[in-house]
Amino acid sequence: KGGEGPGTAVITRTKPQTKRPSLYRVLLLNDDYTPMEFVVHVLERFFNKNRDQANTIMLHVHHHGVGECGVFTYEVAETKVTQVMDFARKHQHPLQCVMEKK
Ligand code: TYC
Repeated sequence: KGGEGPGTAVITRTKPQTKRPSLYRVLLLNDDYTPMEFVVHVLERFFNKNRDQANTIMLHVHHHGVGECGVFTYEVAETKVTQVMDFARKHQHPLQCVMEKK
């Protein structure tokens, strides 16, 4: 028994109290109808890519079916997905944007 009598002590170990937040990939999915230029614009506007980076990601999605736009915490990833889906719908393109846990 600890903490009683002479010469005893209770040592309490505590875990570090900080937890790194889970990270989520935001992905664009390929389709046959969304114009390439629109996808490039989405990557520039919502994912802060320059034109070269945006073109590379767009072509990767076009050829492989799916590609990563960025990695974010849950709330930021969710916001990006909503913004892209709303923007695509507004312009009547079938572009799909999803998130997945890393
Ligand atoms: N495949 C489309 C086309 O040929 C271009 C495209 C690229 C669409 C990436 C969606 O996420 C996408 N116009």
